[in-house]
Amino acid sequence: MDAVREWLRQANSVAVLTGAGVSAESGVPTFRGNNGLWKQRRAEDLATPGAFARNPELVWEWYDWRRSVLAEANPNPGHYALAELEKRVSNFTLITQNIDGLHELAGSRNVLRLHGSMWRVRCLACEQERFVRRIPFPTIPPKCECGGTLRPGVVWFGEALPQDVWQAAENAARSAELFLVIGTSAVVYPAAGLAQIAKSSGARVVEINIAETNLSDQIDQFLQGPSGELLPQLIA
Ligand code: BJW
Ligand code: ZN
Repeated sequence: MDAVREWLRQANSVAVLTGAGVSAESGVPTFRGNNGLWKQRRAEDLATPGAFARNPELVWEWYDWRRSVLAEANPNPGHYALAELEKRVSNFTLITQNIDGLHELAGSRNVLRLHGSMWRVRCLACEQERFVRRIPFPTIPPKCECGGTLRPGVVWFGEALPQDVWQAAENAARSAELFLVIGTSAVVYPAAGLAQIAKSSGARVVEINIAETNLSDQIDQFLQGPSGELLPQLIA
């Protein structure tokens, strides 16, 4: 912990990649692991364009339920610590795979959302994208004013990440002196590849997670524990 604190003090550019584990202490379920969302449901049945084409009702019921969980969730000390870190580091980028909006709620400004947002919807017919906070939707699947079917504004398996966001994330990983990987199982690509990009571009890479991942032995420092506890300690 002391070594990482020192690296943090010295670094002029810091990039952070977060995953579902960062929001676990806010009561938001993660995907993998014992209490994960994929324990009850297969990802292929819910988080792919094919699943949505086959059964939009099923997919939307799942997202509507997750939206209702998120509506009750608040940022935890880990989210707040990252927002505070942004104020202290001259060049700071927060890259998140999360779609819950909790980083923004905690006050983070420079957030790159790789996998979209739970609070956005996109029309399959007119392709208009917009912010919708309403829960539950009056009809499932919800409809656009144009009559088209709305889909969640997230990135499913097999879909490309938003190119401008990905480019910015890759640039941040390349130029970071210190790269933090927090609360992600690091199995979903291309997001998981950012740690390797940062490492091969010369960054020190630090992982914070309650359990080891397949990144843990390729990086400079692994800090084991909940991010809601370790992050506030790290910036103290
Ligand atoms: C704590 C904690 C606490 C718990 N404190 N820690 C074979 C090889 C390589 C790649 C592929 C392949 N086959 C297919 C692919 C591609 C695929 C992929 O990577 N698949 C792998 C799973 C094999 N990737 C894609 O399809 C991506 N697109 C793509 O590649 O496009 C190519 C393309 C180009 C051009 C045209 C077309 C296509 C898209 C990936 C989209 C992922 N989407 C999801 C759903 C988003 C919407 C939604 O939420 O519903 O994103 S899947 C899901 O996984 C979600 C997450 O963002 C993502 C990552 O999960 P995350 O955050 O790591 O969560 P968990 O649950 O896995 O881990 C939690 C961690 O927290 C654990 O480690 C815990 O220990 C830890 N933890 N409590 C600290 N308190
Ligand atoms: Zn429309």
